[in-house]
Amino acid sequence: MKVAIVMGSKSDWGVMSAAVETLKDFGIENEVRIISAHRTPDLAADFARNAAANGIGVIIAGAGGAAHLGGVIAAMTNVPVIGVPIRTQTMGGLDSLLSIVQMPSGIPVATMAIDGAKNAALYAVAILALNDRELAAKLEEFRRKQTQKVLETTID
Ligand code: RP5
Repeated sequence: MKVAIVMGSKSDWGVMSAAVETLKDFGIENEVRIISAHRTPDLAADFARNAAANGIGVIIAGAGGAAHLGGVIAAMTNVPVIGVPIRTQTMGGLDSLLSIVQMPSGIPVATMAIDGAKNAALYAVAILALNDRELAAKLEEFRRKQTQKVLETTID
């Protein structure tokens, strides 16, 4: 299964590219789309409704401001959606964060930290790893190396 990375604007790419890099590190097929819930609502609906049929196992949605992209997509698919709130100039991304994390009951969007694209990818990996032993082993190895790196860090 592949992971879709969608973002409301090309201006989100500087943040969201970290998710793509991480997915590539794990050898996960991905597709990147610019889809806006308010500027391209028909495209958002079409994408969400066909996501499962198109082999998408997890959707990562990055958006800033009134960041309803993840919620709108989640409303139209049962594929799990992970939201990445993009930092904004006006409110530092708090607006984005609250727009994503405060989903009303019934339609969840797993919410990462502001600009947390890398963690979104790692969360997607963890979801896919539930049914993929090879991927689970890669995630285990990633964590082992991460731990090792910290243990070997010295302050000179
Ligand atoms: C949102 O509006 C996008 O996700 C982006 O974070 C924000 C600003 O978009 P641009 O005005 O830079 O296109 O839809």
